[in-house]
Amino acid sequence: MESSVEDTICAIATPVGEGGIGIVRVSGAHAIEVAAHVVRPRNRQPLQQLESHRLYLSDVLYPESPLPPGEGQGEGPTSLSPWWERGRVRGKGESPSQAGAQAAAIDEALVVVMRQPHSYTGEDVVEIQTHGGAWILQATCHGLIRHGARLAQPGEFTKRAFLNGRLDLTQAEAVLDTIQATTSRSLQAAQSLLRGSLSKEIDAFRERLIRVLAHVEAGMDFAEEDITFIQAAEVQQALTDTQRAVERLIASYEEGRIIREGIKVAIIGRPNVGKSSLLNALLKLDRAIVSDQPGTTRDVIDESLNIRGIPLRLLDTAGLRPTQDRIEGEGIRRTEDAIAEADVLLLVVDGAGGVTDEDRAVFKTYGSRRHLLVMNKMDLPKSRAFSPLPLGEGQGEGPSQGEGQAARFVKVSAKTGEGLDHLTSVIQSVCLKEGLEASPSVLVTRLRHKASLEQAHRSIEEAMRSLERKESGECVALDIRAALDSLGEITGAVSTEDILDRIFQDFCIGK
Ligand SMILES: Nc1nc2c(ncn2[C@@H]2O[C@H](COP(=O)(O)OP(=O)(O)OP(=O)(O)O)[C@@H](O)[C@H]2O)c(=O)[nH]1
Ligand SMILES: [Mg+2]
Repeated sequence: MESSVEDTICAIATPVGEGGIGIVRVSGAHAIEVAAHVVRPRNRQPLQQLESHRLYLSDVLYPESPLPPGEGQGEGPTSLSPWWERGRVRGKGESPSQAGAQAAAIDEALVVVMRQPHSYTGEDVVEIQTHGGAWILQATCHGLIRHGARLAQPGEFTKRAFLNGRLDLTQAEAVLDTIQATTSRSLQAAQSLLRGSLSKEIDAFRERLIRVLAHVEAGMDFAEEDITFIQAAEVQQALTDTQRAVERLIASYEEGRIIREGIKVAIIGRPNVGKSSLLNALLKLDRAIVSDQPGTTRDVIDESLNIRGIPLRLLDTAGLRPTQDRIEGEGIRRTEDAIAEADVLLLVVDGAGGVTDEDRAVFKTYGSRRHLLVMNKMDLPKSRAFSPLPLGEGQGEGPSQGEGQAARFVKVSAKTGEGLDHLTSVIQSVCLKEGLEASPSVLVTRLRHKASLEQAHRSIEEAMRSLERKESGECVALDIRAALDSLGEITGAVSTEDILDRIFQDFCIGK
């Protein structure tokens, strides 16, 4: 179906499943009119006359007729036996809408009308709070669709909020981040974005560049020395300042990404060193199968943990060794995928078993990645004699040489839990070099923002070079305009259908 911003849209806004309450949301020019067919306030007032932003106890009515199969959301009433036949029988000479007006209720609900522009989308919105059963919610949605609404696309409510100027793009993205936040720190970053912290910075950059552009476009000719020399220096300074600020934001991405997405930690090593035991011990949960048989783990097990506000995504993997076994081989292939996407590797060795050729092979292949060398089984007396030296690894608590890696040696016991707190704090300090306290207030948390900032950086660089080469004002202006566009893409001051599609495709229906 062709979709248009003129359409009145509806969707279930709460998660699918059973819950105390569930909410169906309707938005658009005809939202109130459409909803009036589906809900009937107990005070008998027409929905159109209800006060805005007040809750009214209402009845949700049976939809008058079933929808054709496939129209609506997933498993709906249409997939059950003819439920509408079990409802009520229309009276003689009674029109369907009259029937609707007297129809039996399927549930009672609290209904709120929020008139535009004071709603999330900036349009007329009706929210219907029923009991949170999948069937009730779907029937309510079906009723709305029957009367002219259409099912919302993913993120369409938020997209409308953007199109109606209620949110800018970073704030729309922050809505998603807020919903997906799993720790206090990631929520804090999402809320800061939602309050417009990044947008304010970006807008300030743009204002500065617009002032520079005005200078340049006013016909400055940098080729002529004397008078314009000062102006050229001023422009150069403004560009340099903006460039520095853009660089600072770009530099915050590494930390911002970790706060939003978490640190991905792959636990790797030869079989039987205690990788799965380590995962279980960190989770304080009997999650992965542990046995003294080498080659126990086959699938990658992916679990999350909250460590002092930072999400830690732990990937337990299949033990690495040469194998003829097809299933184990597939497990090792999956391990390699997990390793590829990890931020940091835990190279686990068995303190009691000592260093073997298999350990050396693992170290040789992955030792150049950012990693921690973890000696497990420190509870066993034999582990006291363990030395990581045969791995060719510099040991001790300090970082080793090498680009982007800070290899450290940490002793733990998955069995007794000893050393685990230290391990998690070392993982954090390796990934967040500056430490959280030192983090700047505005963080870039998304690759999209970073990519646009980098593009703007390149354009400003070009403008500065043109200025140095005393090229025409037009050349300089062109690059400044390009930088303005790149920055504008972040907040949506400049946006294309393509950018919007990419952003909102990550949302669910109902957001
Ligand atoms: N004493 C002691 N035994 C441990 C410790 N950690 C693991 N083990 C034992 O080591 C054996 C192997 O543990 P797993 O966690 O299954 O090892 P893994 O590295 O996941 O093995 P694969 O999945 O086969 O690669 C089991 O018998 C565990 O009970 C520890 O800290 N101390
Ligand atoms: Mg295992």
